[in-house]
Amino acid sequence: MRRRESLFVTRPMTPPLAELLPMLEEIWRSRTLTNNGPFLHKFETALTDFLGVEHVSVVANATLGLILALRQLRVRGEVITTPYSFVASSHAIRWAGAEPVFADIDPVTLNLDPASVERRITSRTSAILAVHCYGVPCDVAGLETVAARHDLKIVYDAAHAFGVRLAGTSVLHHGDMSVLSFHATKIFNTLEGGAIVARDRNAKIALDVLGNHGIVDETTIPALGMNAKMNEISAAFGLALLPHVEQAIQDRRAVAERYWQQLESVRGIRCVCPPGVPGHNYYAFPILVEASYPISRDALYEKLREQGIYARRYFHPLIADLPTYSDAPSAQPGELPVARDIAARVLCLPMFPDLDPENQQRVIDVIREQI
Ligand code: T4K
Repeated sequence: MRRRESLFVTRPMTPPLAELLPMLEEIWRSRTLTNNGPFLHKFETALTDFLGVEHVSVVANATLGLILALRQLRVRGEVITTPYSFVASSHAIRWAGAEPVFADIDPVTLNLDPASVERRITSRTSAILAVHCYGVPCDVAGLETVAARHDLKIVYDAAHAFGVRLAGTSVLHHGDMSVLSFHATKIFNTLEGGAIVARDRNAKIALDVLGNHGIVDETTIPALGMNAKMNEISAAFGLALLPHVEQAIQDRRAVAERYWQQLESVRGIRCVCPPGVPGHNYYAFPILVEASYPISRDALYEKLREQGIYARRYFHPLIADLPTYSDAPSAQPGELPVARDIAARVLCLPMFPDLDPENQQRVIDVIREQI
């Protein structure tokens, strides 16, 4: 019997090779490989147009982007953040020289709960780092009210939120800065990469300097910078892929609709991101396995694996439960009840634009067969 192909949680997009090759030939001719070359500039311009924002600094990955954003905003002391995210969001706070303090999440959006954030504020709090988890927008109004009341900066980790719109406009307009990821596993990728969206031109220039070792010119290096530059091949890859993203999001929507139609009525399975929400990007398809489902989340995860389907428990364990952070008072047992409950029940199903109906049905069948 032919072995069925493995299905992973995601499958990166690549641009048509014929559209990338002429750009690679140009790079080969010019030998400009990195350090703010022409493709990087073209890519930044194309991104500002596509995203509908003005000030974009492209970086080597989102983790460095988050560190740069926090440093540029002079965040220090404590930063309130979500424990329900990829570990990079808290690591970035530590690398920027501050301490993450965890607040709980909302049970529907799975994003930071502004009321819980407000309860964590102390005289040492300088900022909020919120994540638009799975591309679902945070309660931006709630968070911004809290931030304004306590004079805090807001950085949005928008790693999952490429192309997301809220009330008809880019979600990236919110906060002091937003940071996108262009990692291979994201909606849009440059192999590795990311971008910081800043509010004004001066902030963008300062971020560019900070991400190029702090170098202003050959003899002027006033700041403690780092190397966060994107190379020319990644920028060319991004330029070639960008025209295909809109279609990819449409294709993701079709995948989400197929999941929804067959899973929404399954007792004990809750789909976190219903299709048809305007402005959503369908970055992931998380489900919550409730107590009324016949088997546990982990048992379902194993059943899927037996069939070569590698769903992922994003985001379990909680960041707060990792050894690097578990000593924090905000991470202690009894704290973060919603985040802990969700992390114990979540499973992200395979979701990518070219997930064909036949393979997707394999996933759905395993889930339905347990009933
Ligand atoms: N903030 C948030 C909220 C994030 O989710 C992330 C990253 C960041 C910040 C930091 O962004 P970057 O600094 O990375 O730009 C993956 C990604 O590595 C990570 O970028 C992402 N979040 C996270 C949610 O997922 P892993 O360790 O789970 O990935 P991995 O290698 O297991 O890949 C998942 C599946 O994807 C594989 O089973 C197969 C498939 N895959 C993966 C890659 C890399 C491919 O088919 N091809 C590939 O090239 O972290």
